[in-house]
Amino acid sequence: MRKSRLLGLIVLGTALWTGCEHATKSPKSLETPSPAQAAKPKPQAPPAHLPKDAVQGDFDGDGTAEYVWLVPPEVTGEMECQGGCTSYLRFSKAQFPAIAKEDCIGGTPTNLGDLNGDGGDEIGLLPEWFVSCWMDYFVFTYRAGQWAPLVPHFPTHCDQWENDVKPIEKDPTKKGYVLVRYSVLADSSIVVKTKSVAVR
Ligand SMILES: [Ca+2]
Ligand SMILES: [Ca+2]
Repeated sequence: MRKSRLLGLIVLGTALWTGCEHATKSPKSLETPSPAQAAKPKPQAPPAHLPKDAVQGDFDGDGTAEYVWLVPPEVTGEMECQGGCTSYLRFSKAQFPAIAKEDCIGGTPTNLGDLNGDGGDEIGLLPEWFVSCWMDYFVFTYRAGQWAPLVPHFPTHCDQWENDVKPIEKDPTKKGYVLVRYSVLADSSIVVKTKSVAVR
């Protein structure tokens, strides 16, 4: 009888102790969200009337998120599309003009975050094509009602994508610059190079 009571106390004590520890831990983790969480709300799934792969971002920096998605051409044969092999980036915000991308049969836009510090997120696009592992990477920024290249488009190879090399990010050492990672063929091998580029 005594033994089982003692056991019960031990169980109760353990439960209280772990319960307390849990209680002291959880408010702390709530108080200190990561800087990314604090700055931006979590991306929401696109509304039902938009494509499922639509990507959320605040591309004009007005504090309200919108969506971007790619509309590919209808591929009719080897290197052929109905009406030309041009894809369009389209937006949920009516004021945004579509971005036409020639020689592109697919691809998913990426929200790259705000790379030039103007408050709006930049959009990256790796176009898909019928052949070749070499594709230029494009980065668009919204300015005065137009889409403009943030940096000149740069060559990438599928090796760099398979190795998860980040194509572009803010240069932590130089304000107003980004680090661009591009691929080149050097002595019959493909190498990734990095350069710091001024943003517009
Ligand atoms: Ca916006
Ligand atoms: Ca920006």
